[in-house]
Amino acid sequence: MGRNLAPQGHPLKPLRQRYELALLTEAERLAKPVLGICLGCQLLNVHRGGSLQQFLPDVPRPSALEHRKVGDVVPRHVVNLEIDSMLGSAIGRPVITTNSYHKQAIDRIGRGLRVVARASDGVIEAIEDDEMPLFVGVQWHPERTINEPEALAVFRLLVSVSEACRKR
Ligand SMILES: [Mn+2]
Repeated sequence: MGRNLAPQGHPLKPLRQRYELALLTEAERLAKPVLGICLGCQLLNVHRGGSLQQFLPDVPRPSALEHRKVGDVVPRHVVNLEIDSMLGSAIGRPVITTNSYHKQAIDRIGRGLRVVARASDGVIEAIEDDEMPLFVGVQWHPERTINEPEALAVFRLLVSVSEACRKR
């Protein structure tokens, strides 16, 4: 996002950023379920006042993984889930393998949010707010591997919470 941008970063278009942050405010006001994917996950965190690591390759950490698509190669890495979270219980496994397409990541966590998944190098891979019906961000792209049960589970969670919200 726009603030403290690293030279390797690409700012969001200001209109898109304003629109999406306004959508999140409205989703919170109406207690609508929210699923943020990749940039969407980062946006949930910024919306709650959190910050981003602007360029992961420059962030020193033990056993650093490649999280960026490099050329045509999409890396896959292990993600450790908090099994007592909404996301973790929906996926039903404490350890999964995901794709990874990001060069930024969540740094300081935003208000009301909890880290519910990390890669093996400590990078935050999912967040949620358990005070909301659903307010989950995943740093990977489950929609690109929808044939995998643990990817489909993310959307099943969104659909089941959406249906429960509609009946209220
Ligand atoms: Mn990753």
